[in-house]
Amino acid sequence: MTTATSAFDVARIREDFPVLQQMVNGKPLVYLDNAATSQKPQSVIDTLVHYYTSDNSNVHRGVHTLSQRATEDYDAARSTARQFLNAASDQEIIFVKGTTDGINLVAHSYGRQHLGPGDEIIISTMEHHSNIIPWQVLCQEKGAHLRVIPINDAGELLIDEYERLLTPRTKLVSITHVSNVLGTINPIEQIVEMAHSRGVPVLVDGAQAAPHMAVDVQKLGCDFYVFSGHKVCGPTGIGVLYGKSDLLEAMPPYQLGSEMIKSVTFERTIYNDLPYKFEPGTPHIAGAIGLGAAISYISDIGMDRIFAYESELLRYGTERLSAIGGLTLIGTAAKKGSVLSFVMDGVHPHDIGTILDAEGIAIRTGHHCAQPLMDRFGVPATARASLAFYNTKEEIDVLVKGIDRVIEVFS
Ligand code: 7TS
Repeated sequence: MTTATSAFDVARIREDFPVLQQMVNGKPLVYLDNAATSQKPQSVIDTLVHYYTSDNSNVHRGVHTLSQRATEDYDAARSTARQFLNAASDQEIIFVKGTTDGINLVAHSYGRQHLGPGDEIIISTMEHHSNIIPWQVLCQEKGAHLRVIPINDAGELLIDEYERLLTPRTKLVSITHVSNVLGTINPIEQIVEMAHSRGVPVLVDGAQAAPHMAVDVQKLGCDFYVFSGHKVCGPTGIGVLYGKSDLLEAMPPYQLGSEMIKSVTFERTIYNDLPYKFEPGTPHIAGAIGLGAAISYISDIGMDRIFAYESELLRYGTERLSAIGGLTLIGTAAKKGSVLSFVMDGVHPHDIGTILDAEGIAIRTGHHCAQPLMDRFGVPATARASLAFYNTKEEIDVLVKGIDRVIEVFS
């Protein structure tokens, strides 16, 4: 039995990730681009291979044995995702392509149904484009308006400003749990409480939270929660949209065809029950089953232990990077996930990334699909090292050495 404080055997964990055991440009790979996508443990790879080797079949359509096996595993993955989020029922778990797809589903279905001229949707300055554009376009279509919660220089939401933005015109709040650039962990319970006291539902973009901390949608109280499989050690092309069942029941389907129906005549169609109403067409069966394996893997390690370990890595990384002259950290919130975004005097982030790559270090550089946030900080781009539970302090030391090399090249 593991607890949040029991020793975290990172060397043992790293053995589960074959991709980490390689040299890149003659140096041991140091993978610090986890906010873009996470690496996959052998158990997830094996699950995918097993599915395609032994069980490959379509779900819900066949009486035959393979179809039954595939269906059982697909349904089991949904239950695993339900437990992971502590949702009340499997019906509240919709398999989608990922976070972007999940937000688009809510915008097209709930948004189109509920938004009218003059209405408002609240987002924040630190949103990923995936949590901006669907609402922007919906507002344009409906004659509604997007309102944006400002942030302070540390990258924290200004809650008083949020309070002011909540008005009788507000129809939805859509906010990230954790910023992919700043690492800021937003006070979701408080945000939800303030919205709900005015009857406003809340969607939470959990893309950068679900991989790093325990998420309990009932405790958070949010109405929708979305995350991507590929960021929680699962496959690409699969993700989860959680929605409260009464909201999902009342929403029209987003896409139409096959599994989302009960019966069809040329005159009319009766839609299927939840969650199938929102899963038209043959789903990403292998992806969902692989996601189930990924959630089991990280849950076995323990989300609280992952959070505690990564917090210590973040503390160490912050201390080391802060000590480097000419380097400025972007995102210094008191409550922060394991993201280190930075800029360096006289060096373009792209050059930082290129020099680090030559040292075997993978980071991301650019605007991170958060251009309005870049504008807020007055930078065109940042370099970003994003940490996962399989990273080590030694790897942060390698990063610091790599940054020393960048300084050398540009001095
Ligand atoms: N929301 C947040 C907060 C994200 O960080 C991302 C992806 C998305 C939504 C979109 O997720 P997707 O799985 O649908 O693509 N963020 C990043 C990133 O920071 N670097 O690459 C992808």
